[in-house]
Amino acid sequence: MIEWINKIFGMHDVASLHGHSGDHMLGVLHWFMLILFIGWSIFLGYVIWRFRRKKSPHANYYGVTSKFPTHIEIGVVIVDGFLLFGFAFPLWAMRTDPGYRPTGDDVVNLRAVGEQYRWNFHYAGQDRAVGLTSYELYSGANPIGLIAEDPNAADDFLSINELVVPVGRPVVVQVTSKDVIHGLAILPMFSQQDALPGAEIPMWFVPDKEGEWNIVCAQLCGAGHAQMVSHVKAVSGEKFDKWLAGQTPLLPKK
Ligand SMILES: [Cu+2]
Repeated sequence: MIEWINKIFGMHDVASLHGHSGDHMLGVLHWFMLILFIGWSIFLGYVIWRFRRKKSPHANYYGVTSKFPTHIEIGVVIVDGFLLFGFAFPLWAMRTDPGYRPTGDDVVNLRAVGEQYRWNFHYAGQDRAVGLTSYELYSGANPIGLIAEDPNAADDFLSINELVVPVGRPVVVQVTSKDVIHGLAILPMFSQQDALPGAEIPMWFVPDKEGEWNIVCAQLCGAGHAQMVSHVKAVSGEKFDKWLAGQTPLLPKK
């Protein structure tokens, strides 16, 4: 049902594990809003009819004397508190708490470095350890400032505007920027994070569907903002390993 509604309204695909629960939650919230809208509309109609001029020509200065509205208000506060502390906070913690971040052998580690106007995807390479970088080393040949002396940097490679990820394996992206604030919005993966210069902020997801989608910049970052389009390509684990093995390290071998 939700997928059908998404299609009608032109909503994006969902292609990550946690994306389905996010989509489900949005679905429930919208049905809930529809119920509230109908309820309030009926109430409005009733009030207009009940207090029509013919029926009550004089204003009543005492207002409501029943305790019922107070009880309803307390009920609403309890339900809201339950939604907030029972669902929203735990869900948020699962997405952002470092304790929940995947660390196993199958994790794909990379950095996403925003710049005017493109995304540099800095992959850790075969050793799965991302090499150190420094802004002092930014250059045309080394746009992410990789430090050659760091042993972890030897096999790191760069994929410009193309994020390739394997289906079924966790992908941890450290999001940052070289110049202004950008926003890495990978909508099918239900993941979005602002890229701030000087800060590395992690986000993670597990792709669960093969396909190719656009990545957009979610912050108005300058005159070329609209051209800052990248792609995410979710492929099978096998294809991903082949792709990874075929990449050339950014720094020449010493
Ligand atoms: Cu941008």
